[in-house]
Amino acid sequence: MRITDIHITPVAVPDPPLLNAAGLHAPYALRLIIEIVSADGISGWGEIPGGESTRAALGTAAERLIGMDPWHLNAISALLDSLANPDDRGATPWDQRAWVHVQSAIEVACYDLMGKSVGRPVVDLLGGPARDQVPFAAYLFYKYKGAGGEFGFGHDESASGWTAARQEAALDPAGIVAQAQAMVAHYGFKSIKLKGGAFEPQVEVDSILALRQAFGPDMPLRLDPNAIWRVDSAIAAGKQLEGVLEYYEDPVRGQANMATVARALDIPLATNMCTTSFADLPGSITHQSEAIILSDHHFWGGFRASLDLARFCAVFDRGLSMHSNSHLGISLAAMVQLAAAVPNLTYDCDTHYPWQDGHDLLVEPLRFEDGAVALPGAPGLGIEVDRDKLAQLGANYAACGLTERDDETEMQKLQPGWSFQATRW
Ligand code: GKR
Ligand code: MG
Repeated sequence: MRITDIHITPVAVPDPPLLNAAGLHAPYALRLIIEIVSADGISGWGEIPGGESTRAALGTAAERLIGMDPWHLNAISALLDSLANPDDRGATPWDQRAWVHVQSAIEVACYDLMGKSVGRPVVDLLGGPARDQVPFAAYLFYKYKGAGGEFGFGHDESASGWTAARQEAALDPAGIVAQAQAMVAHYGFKSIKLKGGAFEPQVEVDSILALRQAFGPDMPLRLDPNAIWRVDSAIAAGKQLEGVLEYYEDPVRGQANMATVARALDIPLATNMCTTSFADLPGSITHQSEAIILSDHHFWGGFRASLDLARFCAVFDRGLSMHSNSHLGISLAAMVQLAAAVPNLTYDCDTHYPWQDGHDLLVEPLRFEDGAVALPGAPGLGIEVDRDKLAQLGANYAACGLTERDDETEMQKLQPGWSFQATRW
């Protein structure tokens, strides 16, 4: 089997104005879609976070892959490693390294191709299913009203309550509770994560306590301030949340600070910010910085690397959850195939998918039932891409004028002079 063509399409998907430690989501989330075509006409698909710098790296890689065998993933990884420029995760909540994303996009598309060529789902190429339903958590955000720029995107507030936690009501935890109730009613989620880091810690602690009150003791709750709290603030907030949180995600920055907070509290700490690559694993052991790692095939370099991470977690007694950023259905399908194959996935996965409110590029979008996505039985990733929808999302990208995710600039449009601080409270 040989790769004969590679198509890269940058897309922009309408996204609501969600608040986080780095500022505000722009009206469009940027993604890159890769299609790898084999000589016998089979297409494999991958999706990663967008932006021109990653697009350039993906383009450089794609030129070199023509003629290679998509089954030869070791040769492909070695080639990509030889092209990679050193890059840094950065201080933002999301990972800014282009080359791990490139590895991931290409590996996922190759797996889709391989699965389709032998008529088996990707999960079977990863060792077969450890589960056939993949559970996800409701992902709450403080947010401004409305959503989505000039192309007419809008949530039905009365039906979904998605807009309930807009910023002007943020000091009232009832907005967050209403958002959670709407998402749980709609999707059946059985755990809840609140994206923090947007307001003073006590505001966010009060929202968690209100969620506990509203949902009772059996609903697992998580809080993620994306590392912008000081150690003392994180401990003071955490003391109020002992016995309340399922896990406390990245309250502070860096493995040493995380370890200090972990020692002070009786709550497991989780991360997608301080232990994010294989190079970080020795530090994780030395510091004991977290009890749970949020895997992410986009950030760890694909499926095989994520399975290696899972093995590390099993050996070193770490729990394993799964991180997300705003995404479309190709990423969701990849997350589902991977999560289904990981025996020691110990927590419900994150997903931003409800915030895209039905905007997708699949012929048949995957569905959440009782908070879970059923593992599709079809070959490869188990999805079919709708080329008209892909073209529409590509046209959005051309028209929207955004070229990189930049939550700080978006926030400054509403709060002039606002600036990102790596540690704020
Ligand atoms: O979508 O604003 C967001 C999140 O803050 C995201 O960028 C993070 O990467 O969800 C993420 C997290 O768990 O840190
Ligand atoms: Mg996080």
